[in-house]
Amino acid sequence: MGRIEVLIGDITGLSVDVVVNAANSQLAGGGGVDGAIHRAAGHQQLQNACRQLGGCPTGQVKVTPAFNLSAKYIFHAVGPVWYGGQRGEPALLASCYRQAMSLAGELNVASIAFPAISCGIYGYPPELAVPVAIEEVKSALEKNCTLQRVIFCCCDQSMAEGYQRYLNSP
Ligand code: AR6
Repeated sequence: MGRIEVLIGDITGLSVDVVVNAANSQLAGGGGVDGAIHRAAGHQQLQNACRQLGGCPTGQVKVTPAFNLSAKYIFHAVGPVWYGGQRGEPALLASCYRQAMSLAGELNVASIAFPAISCGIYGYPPELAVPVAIEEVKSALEKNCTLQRVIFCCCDQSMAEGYQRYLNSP
C-alpha cells in the first residue's frame, strides 16, 4: 500500500492538501492537536470559520479553509470519547476516517494527513484505534484515485510503531 506513510512530528508543519483535526463536537477549539492547529492556522480566523459551521456530531467531519497552514483545507473530525468500547466507539471512529476520505475524494485533493483521532484526550486505546484507521483508509484508497499520499502523523515513536506494525502485518 504505497500511498500510506507514517510520520513522526507536528501535523501543522506538513505540506499536504488536507490536515485533519481531532476536534470536539462544538468545534470550539481545545488542547492537543486541535490547539496546535488553531495556533498555527490563526486562532481568530479559524474560530470564526468554525463558529459558522454550528458544531459537528461525533463521527462526522466538517471542512474549513486552512488559513495560515500550507494546506488547502482543515477537516475537523469529531472522534468518540472512549467509554470502554461498548458505546459504538469503533463505528464512530471508523466513520471519521471514512467521511474524511470521502470528502478528500470530492475535493479532488492529492494528500491528506491524519492525527491519531481520539487517542489523546479522548482516551481511545491506540492499539484498538490503529486497525480501525488503517482499514478504513485502505478500503477508501481502493476507490480513490486522486489521493497520492495518506499520512498518519504521530507525536511519538510508539504510536508510529503501532501503525507500522499493523501495516506490515500479513
Ligand atoms: N501533531 C500530530 N499529532 C498530535 C499533535 C500534533 N501537533 N498534537 C497532539 N497530537 P488529541 P482527541 C496527537 O488529544 O483524543 C481537544 O481538546 C496526540 O498525541 O489532540 O481526539 C479537542 O478540542 C494523540 O495521539 O485528540 C477535543 O476536545 C492524537 O494527536 C479533544 O481534545 C490525538 O490527541 C479531542 O481528543
